[in-house]
Amino acid sequence: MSEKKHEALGLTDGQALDMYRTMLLARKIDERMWLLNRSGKIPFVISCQGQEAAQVGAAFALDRNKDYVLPYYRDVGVVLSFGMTAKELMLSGFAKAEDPNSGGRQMPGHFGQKRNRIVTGSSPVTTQVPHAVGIALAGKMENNNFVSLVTFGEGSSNQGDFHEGANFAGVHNLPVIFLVENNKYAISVPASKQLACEKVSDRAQGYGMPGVTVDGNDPLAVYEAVKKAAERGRKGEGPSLIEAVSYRLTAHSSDDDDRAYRDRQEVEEAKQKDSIRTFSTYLRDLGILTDEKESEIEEEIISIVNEATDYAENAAYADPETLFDHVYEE
Ligand SMILES: Cc1ncc(C[n+]2csc(CCOP(=O)(O)OP(=O)(O)O)c2C)c(N)n1
Ligand SMILES: [Mg+2]
Repeated sequence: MSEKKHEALGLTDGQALDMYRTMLLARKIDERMWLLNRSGKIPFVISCQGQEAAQVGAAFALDRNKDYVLPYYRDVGVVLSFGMTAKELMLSGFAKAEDPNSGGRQMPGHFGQKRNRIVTGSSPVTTQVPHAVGIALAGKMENNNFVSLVTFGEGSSNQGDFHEGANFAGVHNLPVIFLVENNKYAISVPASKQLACEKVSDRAQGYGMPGVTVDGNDPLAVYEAVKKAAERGRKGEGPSLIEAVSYRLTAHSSDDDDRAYRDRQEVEEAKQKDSIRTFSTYLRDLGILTDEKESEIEEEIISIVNEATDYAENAAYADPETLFDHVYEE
């Protein structure tokens, strides 16, 4: 990262620090979820670890009071940036009634919160793509000037939903941003066995939109690309495809053992590029982050995560009487 890159992008020191804080909060919530899972308290975790920079960089580039996001299961950084709280995420992990995502019905990672324009998705991967395109179409028809950001993994860019959605958005010039979070694996399948083209962003050409590949470990690179894409969208210039390349630092989920298909050295090498570390170094080199500030942020985050965990653990489960709510018409 070049010196003062954030300033060149129009970000203040405070905003850059806020990005770092949000990335760290996402990481710490995720780490806590693994501990809770391994101690038998929550059933399932699917991690954001390694992808926080892409998620937070992208979300911060949007108008968080107006735009829509259609995140996928790893996007803790996106939903935190859009206003979901640590407590709400924990309520979802513990499957409690107050979980805003689904009232404790869905698996964790199925983010949805109407108040913050976070649109819920389904478990079949990539179904959120046509939804994002439809929302962009509605916004365009109503002259609302918002953009929709949809995220998905590189493996998911092989699904028909991606190709149909991208084509429709290209033909109709819709304000959608397709953000591919390329973490180099689709469960056990490495990227080299998923795509015959070199980059996921090469696919943009087939749908008449610009496609770029950026360093997904650099929140500022992702911010820059998404900002440009959002400006294009708002000016009526149509959709964009952005591929943010990073690495999945954990197993696919708490039910997966990645030792079966990738060697430890590869994971260790990826950890050297971990954005939590590299972005903190960037901020330290500029004197924006100091030892004092860092421990202040860490303490604050630990207490947020502790409070969220205690609250969610002690919260009530949904009343069985509500089992069929929103399932059948009443
Ligand atoms: C249509 C469909 N096929 C298969 C699955 C099972 N599945 C869940 S996540 C996943 C891997 C997706 O990989 P990628 O898109 O790269 O996202 P990542 O998990 O790496 O972030 C698969 C195959 C699913 N949920 N939906
Ligand atoms: Mg992947």
